[in-house]
Amino acid sequence: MDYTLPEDSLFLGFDCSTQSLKATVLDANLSIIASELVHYESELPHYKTKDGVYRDPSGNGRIVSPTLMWVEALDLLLGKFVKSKLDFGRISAVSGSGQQHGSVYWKKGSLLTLASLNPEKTLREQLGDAFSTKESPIWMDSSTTTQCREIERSVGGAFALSQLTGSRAYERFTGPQIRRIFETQPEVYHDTERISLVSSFMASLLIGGYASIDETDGSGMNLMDIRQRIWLKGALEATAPGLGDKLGELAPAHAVAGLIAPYFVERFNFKKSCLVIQWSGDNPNSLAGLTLNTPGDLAISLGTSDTSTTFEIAQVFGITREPQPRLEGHVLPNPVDPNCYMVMLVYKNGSLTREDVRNRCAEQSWDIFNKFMEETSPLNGGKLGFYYKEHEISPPLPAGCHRFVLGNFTDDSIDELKAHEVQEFDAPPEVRAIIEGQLLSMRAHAERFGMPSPPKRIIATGGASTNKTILKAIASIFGCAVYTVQRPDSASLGAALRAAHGWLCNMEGCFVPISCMYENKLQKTSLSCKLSMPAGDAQLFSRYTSLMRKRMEIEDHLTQKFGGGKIVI
Ligand code: XUL
Repeated sequence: MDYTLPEDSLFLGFDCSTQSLKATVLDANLSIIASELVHYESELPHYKTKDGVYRDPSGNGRIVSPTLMWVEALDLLLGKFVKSKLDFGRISAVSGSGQQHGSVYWKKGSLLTLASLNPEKTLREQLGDAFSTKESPIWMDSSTTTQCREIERSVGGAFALSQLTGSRAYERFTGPQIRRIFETQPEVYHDTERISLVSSFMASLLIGGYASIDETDGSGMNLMDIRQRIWLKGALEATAPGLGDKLGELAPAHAVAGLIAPYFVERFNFKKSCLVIQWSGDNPNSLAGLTLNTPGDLAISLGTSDTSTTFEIAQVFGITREPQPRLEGHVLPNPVDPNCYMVMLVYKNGSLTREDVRNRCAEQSWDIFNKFMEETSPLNGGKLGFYYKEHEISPPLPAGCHRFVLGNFTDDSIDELKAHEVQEFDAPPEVRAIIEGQLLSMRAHAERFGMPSPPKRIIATGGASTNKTILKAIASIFGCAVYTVQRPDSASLGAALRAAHGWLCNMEGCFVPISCMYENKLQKTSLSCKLSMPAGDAQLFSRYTSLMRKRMEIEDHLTQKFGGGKIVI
């Protein structure tokens, strides 16, 4: 069935990220018709942030952002749309993305302020006193290791917490952050009537009331039962007293948070019927923005992630029906399908680490790097490399390089071979080793999460997704076709798509699969995926399977030997 969006309607998606507030506007054909951006550091210099954040100079890992800066960014961004003559009256629905895990503390009595905003004044002028702390802890904060261990202990250990909530306790997750505030600033905690995530905070501004936390972003808190999608009593109790009351209800991502507040109708001429669809996290919305919607689909970001530009992170997203949380990685509800889950693996060593090898071995040239890839054969003659410029998350290993060679390597039987460590490789195999190493690791970790092997298809994004030699390696190692997409900002685009999707679900009075909204539309827009590399050879894929197992044996060994350090991302 083809679900049509009203011809004249527009859908607005925001992305309140670490360094900027962005927005993308789609028309009813899902074509991008406008976009705007407010860069915090340069356009709101009076907050004196660096890259949108304050880093505690004492080196305790505390990293926060001024909450009011996000409010003022919204004033500014809407002002930019006024200047560019966006017709607010055509917007049928709005949604947004928030940097995940960040939290906002609304002071007692603020609901009243929020519900009676004066359209003659800016939001900033009216909300300066609405927060019990002016500083929101954000995802880059790593000051809560003690709280993480306390919470894990209270619910039966790291694995038990992961099984229940989709992730073990991480320093940046909201539960440990709330606990730290409760322990170190009890007066702030007690003076707080509502705790929002960045996503539900921005939605609250738009509806003039407290918006629910959506089930998808809610799973980045270490507080939600991912299967039942309710707050987990034991985790709430392990975090801070009376927390459930301060968090409010959860809501599915496609639900309506509320109608746009009269403030925006009067000040910007939004129509009264404009819906605010639940905001969600930037990563879930990126998944939506990549139009990843079928179980078995996998997306690989091959560049500085556009949700995390402050330092590099490579990510793998997948969709699965059965959540199988582990000690590494994260399982979240899927923002566009309440019957499915999203798997997220986060790597700290991606394109910058590849660049390092290029600079060392390929005269700083991608052409030479690619030539070395072409000159070497798949499986690299049994040479396996582990390259960590930064402390890695998946697997948890400190910075360093490890190189191994499988003895008597022939193409047919890998399983029986023994690996021995070497100090270096020649330049061409070193180049292949980093590419194959990163991809084999992504494949292995995705499979451990229950992702099918081979995946149905891979969508590759980010800088290196234009590199054909890398795409060829992906197609061979993962054994499936590789598609590429061009996305200026997948998180705000995903939010705009979710605004349209939420509008449709509300219209139909039930959940509508997002694929119905895409029917016959994506091909006509810049959102369609392009087949860039057909699936690799089946026999080669199965040899890579054996090589991957070998690699994982070595990786497990390395993790036992060097792992166990602090994992803070
Ligand atoms: C995900 C994470 C980051 C932030 C960036 O867990 O911490 O990707 O969402 O905004």
